[in-house]
Amino acid sequence: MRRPMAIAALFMTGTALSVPATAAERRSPATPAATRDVHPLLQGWRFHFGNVQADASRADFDDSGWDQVALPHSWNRIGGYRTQRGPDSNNRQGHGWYRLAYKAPAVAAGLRQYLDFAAVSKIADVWVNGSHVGTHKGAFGRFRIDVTSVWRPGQVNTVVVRADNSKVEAGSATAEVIPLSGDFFVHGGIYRDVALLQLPAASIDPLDHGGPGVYARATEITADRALVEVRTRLRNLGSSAQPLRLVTRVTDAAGKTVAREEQPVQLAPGASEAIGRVTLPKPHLWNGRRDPYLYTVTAELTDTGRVIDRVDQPLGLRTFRFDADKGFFLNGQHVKLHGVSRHQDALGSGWALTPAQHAQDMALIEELGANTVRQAHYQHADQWTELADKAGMVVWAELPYVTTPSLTSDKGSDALWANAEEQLREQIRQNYNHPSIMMWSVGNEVDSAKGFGQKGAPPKPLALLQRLNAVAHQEDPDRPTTMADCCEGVGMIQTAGEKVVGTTDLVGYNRYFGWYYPKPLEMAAQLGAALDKLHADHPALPLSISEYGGGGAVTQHSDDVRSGFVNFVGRPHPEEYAAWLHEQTWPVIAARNQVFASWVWAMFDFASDFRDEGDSVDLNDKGLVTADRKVRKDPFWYYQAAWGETPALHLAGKHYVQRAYPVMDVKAYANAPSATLTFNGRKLGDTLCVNFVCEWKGVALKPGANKAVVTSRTGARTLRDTATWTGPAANAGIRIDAGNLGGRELAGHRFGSDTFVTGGTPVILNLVGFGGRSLGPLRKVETATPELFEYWREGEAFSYRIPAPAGTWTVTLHLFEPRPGGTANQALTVTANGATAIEGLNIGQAAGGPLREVIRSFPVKVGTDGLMLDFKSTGGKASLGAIEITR
Ligand code: GCB
Repeated sequence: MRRPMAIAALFMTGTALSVPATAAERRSPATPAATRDVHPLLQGWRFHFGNVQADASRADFDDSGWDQVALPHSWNRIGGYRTQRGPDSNNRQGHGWYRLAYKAPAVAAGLRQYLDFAAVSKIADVWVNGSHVGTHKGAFGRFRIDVTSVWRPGQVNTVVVRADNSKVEAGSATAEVIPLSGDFFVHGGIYRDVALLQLPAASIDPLDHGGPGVYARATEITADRALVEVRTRLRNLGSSAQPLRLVTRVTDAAGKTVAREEQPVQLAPGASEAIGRVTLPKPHLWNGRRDPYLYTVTAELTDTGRVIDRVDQPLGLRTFRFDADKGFFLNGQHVKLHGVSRHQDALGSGWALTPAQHAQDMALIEELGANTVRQAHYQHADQWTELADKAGMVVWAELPYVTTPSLTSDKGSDALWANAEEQLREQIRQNYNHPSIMMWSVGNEVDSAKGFGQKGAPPKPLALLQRLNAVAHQEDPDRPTTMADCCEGVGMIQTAGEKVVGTTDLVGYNRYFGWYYPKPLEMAAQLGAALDKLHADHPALPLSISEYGGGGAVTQHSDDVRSGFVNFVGRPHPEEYAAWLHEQTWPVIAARNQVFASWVWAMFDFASDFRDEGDSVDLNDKGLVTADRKVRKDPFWYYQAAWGETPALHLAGKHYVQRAYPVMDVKAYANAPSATLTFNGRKLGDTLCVNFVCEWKGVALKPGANKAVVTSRTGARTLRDTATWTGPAANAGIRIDAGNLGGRELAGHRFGSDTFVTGGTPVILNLVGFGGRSLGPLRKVETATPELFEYWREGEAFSYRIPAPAGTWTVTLHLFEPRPGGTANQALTVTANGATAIEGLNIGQAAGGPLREVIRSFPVKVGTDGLMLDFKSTGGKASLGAIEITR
């Protein structure tokens, strides 16, 4: 960063409901309740999706046939852990109508009435007692509407909201409201809280882009004192000036007043602003995960001694800076930021998360050992950021300028620019006081420019990015801006050719080595080289990795992550591969101080309605935890060992219970230097834990249950973890699905992932793109078992060393020739334990043409050394779909 930043920050209490205490909450006491007159409007709504015959905005409209719902609510339900969409899936986009008949409190004359919406997706139109009172465009920001002129205190009022999440396409209203693109599903509905707010005509301004109206900023922080400037926006809707007093007060976490200032304010009709300046002696700093200490700042408006309005906000005092070479510093101390991105949805709830669900998410992120969260790809609930403040997380907050500014090839319409700018102002004002937020991201992957499915020349993203960067600085001179880059140096994606990196103060790179990019096995070296090059190319720009990761399905498994084809948009997505990818990535990041932060993509699997991958449908499965929050995947445990400050030990592979093969590699994650394994009661000894990974290779399984116990010691503390794995029956034989990263069940038999092999390469028959789009002509193999040819292994020479038990077995090879012209001169030789089993086979000729299966079987005698199968092919590569070793 060019300049050190010192920011005081606080957060609003608003209408937050009570939630179970997370560890973070137990550390810092709850904020005092706001004294504003707030009436939650969560119950008693009627809902209807789709167009309605009569005018549903009218007060006398009959909604008795509509569904009864409570807020938060969304009509969408996306995703499931199955391979077909289920009947509970609902990805309808369009208009959702909500109606509420609300008996309003009787109030003294002169009170103003505001409706407060914490968020409605994506466009909200609001009517009160039949009158249209406002429109809000943007799925994530809070907005308030002054409804006084049509409100009837003491009577039944009809509130009608039409929420519109229509598909973004030319001509739809949503096409000029960001985001225009993204793989996450934009759920529709009133998915956060609604409340009625009653204020006197002269008050702290409730209409400041949905913000709290009170904004605090530390102008100096030393060990002796902190100077805090509190800007309070005021509004007088009366017709004459009001002589009032404004009290600015700071209380410590124990509730003791530590600073106070009082000033007269002459409130002229309209909006005005007053600045209170207070000095805190010996400030207690907000110090991240170690000590997220919060003060409360209060702005109080009084009229002849009587409090007429008051806003309470917690205040966190900290300094921070980003250094392009050395990384991130909080209160002068270096902190390596490592964490996760989080989307705001959960299976079964969509975006309509309850306070308890938000709290559960933060508790899981704390358990993981993260110290930073990226709010992907938009403004998250205020309660969520409060939880981050209390947990001491460093937050990357983000505007939903995702992928593209336009559906055509231009730089975006005036209306879209105005909307993006307004959403940014809302986000910054509404979140200004959160101490956890330390950077404003103004875009995600806008250099990929072409939105999903967009045709024609790529749009030009740079001009809007520059504009938003300027707006962010105007709104908040203290926090740096950032953005997540997709494409610099990646070379696979079509861009408009504009250089976007360097627009913002900081940068994040979304980098998918080991996943979307070719040569996944070389990922660690490639990632390291890419990071070093990016740093060398931008030596003054603090850089981070804003995304990295890969899909992980807890019901799909691999015995050797290095052997199968990585099918990133399809199936399988073995959990073991995702774990391996993270084990490879983190040490590369950890070794580089110039990477100030990294965020795993993502903390939770999330709704993405064109995906069909792993063991799920309509989900992005890169989460460390499943979308139902029920299962922590293996990489979760890896990070807990790597990042956690307390001793951690976990046996990996626990979800892979029914093992395909009679041997396995046992792996544990630990932050102790070594670990000990006892297997079926027998000590297998100590192993060193290298980069938090402790491994015992080739452990023999007996048929049936096998019990593993692993222990590690940190100081005087011994940790222990156990797992049970089922070994295959003695006569089950061995079946290998060559080329496949996972295994499969077929005709009652278990085919394991491609394992025990050296040489050759894994290949896929039909590579598809997102949404099942075929990337080439569909190929079909003539065979009774097409599943075995979905992937295959090919090469001129490759060998399998298979741990087949001693005895006489029949080996069956499933072969085919994939090349259309065949290979006229091919001669394949296969030897089994050195003896020739097949000689001079031309697969294509034997099959009578390409894409036809050839099966060859032969007997083998296996001793105690297992079975060695060697494939050698001249005049063309051998293509092997599967191996079966049976009695
Ligand atoms: C990205 C996007 C993110 C996607 C992710 C993925 O780069 O920023 O929104 O979900 O890749 O999983 O493909």
